[in-house]
Amino acid sequence: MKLIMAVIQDKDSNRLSDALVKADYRATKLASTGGFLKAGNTTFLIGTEDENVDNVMTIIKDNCQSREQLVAPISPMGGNADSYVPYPVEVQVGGATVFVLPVEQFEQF
Ligand code: 2BA
Ligand code: 2BA
Repeated sequence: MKLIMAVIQDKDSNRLSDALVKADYRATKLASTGGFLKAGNTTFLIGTEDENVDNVMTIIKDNCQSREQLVAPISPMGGNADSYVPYPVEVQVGGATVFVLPVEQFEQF
């Protein structure tokens, strides 16, 4: 068994949950925050058998898209003026960042 952890954009989260339910995969959604943008994103935990991993990956790929996001300049007011970026910076936020971990034990009580 594997645990698939997928960090995706909030905008894709409902689409992905619907697709997973439709394909009969179980999942848990966690509200998370990106360390860089400090904006909300969604982390999916999907526990599934090894042979389903490729199919789940395909579902994630098909339902999550990469987007450009502008990082607003952070005001130096009350902050550190040395790190002030006076213009918005565009970053490419990926459709999904996915980790696949081995599951040692799985129980449901
Ligand atoms: P939920 O996804 O909200 O599911 C609540 C209950 O609905 C499940 O209870 C199960 O009885 C049923 N259910 C879920 N998905 C289904 C499906 N595709 N078809 C038919 N019935 C379905 P539990 O199995 O006790 O799960 C309780 C909660 O534990 C789940 O809440 C989910 O958040 C998490 N979970 C369960 N299995 C998981 C897994 N393999 N990976 C990740 N999270 C899991
Ligand atoms: P954030 O940390 O908010 O990062 C959003 C996007 O900003 C990243 O997109 C990347 O393009 C850029 N970025 C992140 N850190 C950077 C840095 N130190 N310098 C320059 N640009 C940087 P993605 O790579 O697609 O990541 C999207 C989200 O996935 C991340 O949100 C984070 O929550 C998660 N993530 C990505 N890689 C991870 C990792 N290795 N471990 C844990 N979470 C990760």
